Amino acid sequence: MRALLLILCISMSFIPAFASHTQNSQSSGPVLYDKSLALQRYLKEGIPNSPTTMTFVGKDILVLERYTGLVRLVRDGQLVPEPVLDVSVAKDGERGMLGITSVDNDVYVYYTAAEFDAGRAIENRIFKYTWNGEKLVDPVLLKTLPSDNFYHNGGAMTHWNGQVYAVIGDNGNYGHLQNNDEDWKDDTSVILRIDPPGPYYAIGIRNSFGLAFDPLTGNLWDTENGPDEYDEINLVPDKFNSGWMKIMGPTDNQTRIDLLPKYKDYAYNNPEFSWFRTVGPTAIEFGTPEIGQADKIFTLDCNTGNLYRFTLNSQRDGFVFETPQLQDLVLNIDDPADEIIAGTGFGCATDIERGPDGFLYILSLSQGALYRIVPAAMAEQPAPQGTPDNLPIQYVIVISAILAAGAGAAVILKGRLKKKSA
Ligand SMILES: [Ca+2]
Ligand SMILES: [Ca+2]
Ligand SMILES: [Ca+2]
Ligand SMILES: [Ca+2]
Repeated sequence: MRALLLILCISMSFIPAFASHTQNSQSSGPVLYDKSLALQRYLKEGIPNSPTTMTFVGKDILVLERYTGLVRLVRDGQLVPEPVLDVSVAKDGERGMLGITSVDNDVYVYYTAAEFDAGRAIENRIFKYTWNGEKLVDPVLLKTLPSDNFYHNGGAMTHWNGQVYAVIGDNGNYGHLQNNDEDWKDDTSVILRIDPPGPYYAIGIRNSFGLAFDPLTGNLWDTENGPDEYDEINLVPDKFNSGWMKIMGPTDNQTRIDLLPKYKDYAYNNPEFSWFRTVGPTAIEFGTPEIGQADKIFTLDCNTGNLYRFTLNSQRDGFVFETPQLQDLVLNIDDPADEIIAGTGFGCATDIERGPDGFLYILSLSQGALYRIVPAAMAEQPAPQGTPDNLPIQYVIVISAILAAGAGAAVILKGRLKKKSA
């Protein structure tokens, strides 16, 4: 029974997330559609070996190289040649250097450990390091997690009030934590507090590459990756059950909800938004007042290269949509998506992060590129001269180009969505 389940789940559920993404024909680079915003290529250099996630420590940025187990430093807009950490990681499937977050000078790194780079996976590990301004030192092993299978290893991390949280997918386990009546492995399909250690914050998560706390409410949100249907964005209250593997996407069938095995006192809720056709959503982040986006949530994906933008309701516990077809909280196959697509051409993009400047930074794994979203007014001014903050920024996109390309790209995008749905 277990073997059958396993085969069934692998065959129907594995999305080649950032494991084997296919690059779309977006060689001209990314674009934003909102005229009030501009996109900058923040780093002249590329970041090699499939950069997965990043975190700010002060004004510095630490970036993970998925395949090498290196943590790289971006300082003053430049990639420092010498790595700040080097560990041994597995690289098959969705394994590797998977997540990083920081609280002041404490830096947390989530990776699939191996005896040597590209060696056989041992397990997923979360270490806490101290950032001394030059290196990550004094490793403390906080948590080991399964890596029995190459898929659904999760890895996203975030923090609130100094407490650090991580997410792991089912990793090929189909027991109580996946809403089945069987005993299977612990620490799968969960969001859990890792520092200080805490109980499961959420269960029933198939896989996720995105976690973020709302800076205004302290609510946790996630993105989740569906099998062939229904990727999700969820508001994640404490003791949340996301429903996998009995429910993915929304349901109005109360009987299905009632039939979920009751795992402790975890409670099911429908997602705040779903993509019926899966896009492989990755990171999630809140907009900032500095770019006029304080009521927005942004997400990225791995399959289409889109940057998505959602408008929060006044309570910030759900979304509001102007497009009638989105008011059911699902992007169905023929629904117009213009309202929620803020940009495209980012390739397989796996992290988006608020900088200390209030601007949004976007990391593209497939392009090895780091971008920054700034107010359009700022992009029109020359960069300040002769100061340490004078970053070697290339304005890859200027406003006129956005205006010219926006309409064309939207048409192409629509065409592509239509074609995919055929
Ligand atoms: Ca991040
Ligand atoms: Ca290494
Ligand atoms: Ca769910
Ligand atoms: Ca719809």
